[in-house]
Amino acid sequence: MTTTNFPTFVKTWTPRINSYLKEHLASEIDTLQLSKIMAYSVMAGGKRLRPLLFLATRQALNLPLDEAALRAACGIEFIHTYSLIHDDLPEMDNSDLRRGQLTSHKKWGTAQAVLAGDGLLPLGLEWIATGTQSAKAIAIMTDAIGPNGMVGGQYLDIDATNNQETANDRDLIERMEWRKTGCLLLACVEMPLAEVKIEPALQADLLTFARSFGRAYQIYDDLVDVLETSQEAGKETQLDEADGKNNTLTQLGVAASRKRINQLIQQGQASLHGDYPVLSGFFEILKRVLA
Ligand code: GRG
Repeated sequence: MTTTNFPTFVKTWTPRINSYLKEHLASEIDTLQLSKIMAYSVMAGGKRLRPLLFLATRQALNLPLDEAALRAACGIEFIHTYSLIHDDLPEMDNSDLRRGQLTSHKKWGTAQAVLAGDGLLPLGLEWIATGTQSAKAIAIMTDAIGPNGMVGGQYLDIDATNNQETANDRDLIERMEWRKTGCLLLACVEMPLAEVKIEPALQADLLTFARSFGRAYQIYDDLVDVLETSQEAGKETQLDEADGKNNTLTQLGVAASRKRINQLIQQGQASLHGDYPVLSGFFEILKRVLA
C-alpha cells in the first residue's frame, strides 16, 4: 500500500517495524539473557525515526516496501539503539533514563550494557546487508557511523565538553552535531538512493532534504533538553548545561536556535517542491520545540 501522508505512514509502518524487531530479536539471538538485555532497550519505544525515513525514501523512489526492506530498516534501528545505550554510559553522558525507563547500564550493569550495544551494532549491519543485498548500502552506513561520522561526532562532543577553547567555535560545533546525528539520518536517504538511477537534480534535492532534516534534528534534540521535563521527553532533561556541554543552543540561545531550525525546515521543504508529502511530514516533528 502506498501512503500519501506522514501520519498515516507512521501509523502503518511503526507497528510493522516494532513487530519485526520483537520477533526477530528473540529468534535470531541464541543467548537468551543477552537477547533480553538488547530487547530491553530496542523495544522500549522510540519514534523509529530512522527506519521510517529509510522506508519513506524507498516509497518516494518507488522501491518495494517488502520484508527485505523492513529487515534493513530494523537494522538501522539496532544501530541507533546501540548508540543510545553507549551514549548513556557513565563514561559518556551518564544518564539514568532513556525511552521512559532506566537506561541499560542502570538496569543490567555497565558490562552488560556495553555488550548489548556491541551486539546491536554488527546485528544491525547484518540486517542491512541481508535486507538490501547491497555492498554500497553497507559502505554508506559504515561511513555514517564510523570515526568520520557518528563516533567521530561523539568524540568531538566529549572533547568539547567543559572546554572553554571550543565554547565559541561555531565550525567545530556544527561539525560535531552534524556527525553525531546528521550523518545517520542522511544515510537513511542515501541507501535507497544508491539503489536507483534518477535525475541528478532530483537526487540533489532529496539529499538537501536529508541534510536539512539531519542538521536540524540535533538542534531540536538539544532544545528538548532545555524546554521539556523528563516525563515529557522520556529521558533526563536539563542536563546539558550542568554537564558543561557546548552545542548550538549554548552558543546561540533558544531564540536563534529556533530560527536556525526554521531556516533548515524552509530549505528542506523547498528542496521537496511539495512533491513528497510523507518526507515533508518529517519536519512536523521539529515543530514541537518551536514557539
Ligand atoms: C562508545 C564505541 C562507542 C561509540 C559511541 C554513543 C555514540 C557512539 C554516538 C552517540 C550519538 C548520539 C547518541 C547522538 C544523539 C542522537 C539523537 C538525537 C538521539 C535521539 O534520537 P531520537 O529522538 O530517539 O530519534 P528515539 O528514542 O525516539 O529513538
